Amino acid sequence: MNSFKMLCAAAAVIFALPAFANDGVQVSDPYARSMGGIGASGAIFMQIANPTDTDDRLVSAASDVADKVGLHTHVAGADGVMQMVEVSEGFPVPAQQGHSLQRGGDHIMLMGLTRALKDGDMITVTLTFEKAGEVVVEVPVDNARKPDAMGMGMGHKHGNMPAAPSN
Ligand SMILES: [Cu+2]
Repeated sequence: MNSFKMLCAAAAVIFALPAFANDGVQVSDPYARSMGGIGASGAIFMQIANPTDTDDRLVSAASDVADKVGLHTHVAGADGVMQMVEVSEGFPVPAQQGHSLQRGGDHIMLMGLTRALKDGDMITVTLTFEKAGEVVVEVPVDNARKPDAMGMGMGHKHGNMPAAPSN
């Protein structure tokens, strides 16, 4: 049994609920990873579903575990290496579809961690959607989680981010 399954067992009650939903969007399978201790960076991944007939958009995220929380994606730089960039317009969450935040793609970036994120810790993140408003999500830390099929391959510079951007 891998560590994610053990984590699931511990968090079974949470995962069993339709969980982090309001009248608009539904968030499932959230998890966070960090690349170091206090002052370092981390990232949050999840599946966002939009069962409504109205397009929505994730416009921001906030958490007290980091000095700054941003919406990031990966793009190929001139040298072909994937780099992270801030997505100021947010992530579209189309009607009757959704949006995946996953490794090597779109993600919520934690910059300047205010505490180390250890496996099994729960962190609270407040997502703000254009239509659905605020959705508070409890996110388990799972540093051992393997990437999903997509977003693998192609080296990228995630680990080379400046640990604590100045602002
Ligand atoms: Cu990032």
